[in-house]
Amino acid sequence: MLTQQQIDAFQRDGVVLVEHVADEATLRVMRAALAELVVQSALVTRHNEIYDLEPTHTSATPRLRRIKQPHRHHPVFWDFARSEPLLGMLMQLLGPNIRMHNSKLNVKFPDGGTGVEWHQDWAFHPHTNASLLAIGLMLEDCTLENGPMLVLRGSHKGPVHDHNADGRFCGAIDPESVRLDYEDSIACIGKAGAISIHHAFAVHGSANNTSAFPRPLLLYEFMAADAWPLAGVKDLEEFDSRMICGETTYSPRLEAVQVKLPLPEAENLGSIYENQAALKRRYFG
Ligand SMILES: O=C(O)CCC(=O)C(=O)O
Repeated sequence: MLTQQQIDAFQRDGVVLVEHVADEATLRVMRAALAELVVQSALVTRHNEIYDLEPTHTSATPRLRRIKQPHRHHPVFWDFARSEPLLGMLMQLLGPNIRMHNSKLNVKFPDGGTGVEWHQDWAFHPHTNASLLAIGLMLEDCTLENGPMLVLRGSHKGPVHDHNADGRFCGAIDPESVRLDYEDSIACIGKAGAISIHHAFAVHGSANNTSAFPRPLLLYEFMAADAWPLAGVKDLEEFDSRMICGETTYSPRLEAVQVKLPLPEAENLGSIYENQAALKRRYFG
């Protein structure tokens, strides 16, 4: 369970780090599942519903930016989302009824694995209330050298920023026109098995991995079951299949949350990496 101090830190900073959440046995199975998915990606030459590829990807040397929805590709990623102690912590922050929005495994290979420009998860999927957060499980040690996720301290209390460029969604905040204190970040670093928890409003991003060590980060987005996506629900059965505990509800809770609509289609679709590919100005380079 989270201590009161950790809950206070999450509410104050928009992010908190918790050590020793996944045990070594779980990490071993996850790393083996990832390694197997990387091997299989040698057969793929274009992004698809499982893989987001680095531009340097080849069948001889597979290089991935992301495994999309890993919980659909190996049971360990679904089981972890519903395991203790994670579930207990989620219930402390979101209440007893919780749905998974999505999962993703950002692989960030050594020697150039791609980072992500500053953004707020909320901008991608505004909901009827703000009970939304993301968990990042470190599959390997995250250090200042291998491109850890950075979260701007307290930014979850600020406005929802524009994530469009030239009238298209671009999945990023323009660091020149949106003046935030980009130096005041909390680095999500820790030993393998640690997690970060960040609020969906928190501005976050990360640099490329220029080190010799990989930085695989398994991300899950969760929300209270009564937070419904403003974009609507196309397939109710699929929506409810993502409940990880408690009961679903068909009475969404409405809060006075800030939203930016419409969400015009991005120039490049498929992942945040693709959305951000067209950016003219970058913070992380
Ligand atoms: O991989 C990272 O460091 C950041 C990931 C992230 O924010 C995302 O995938 O939405």
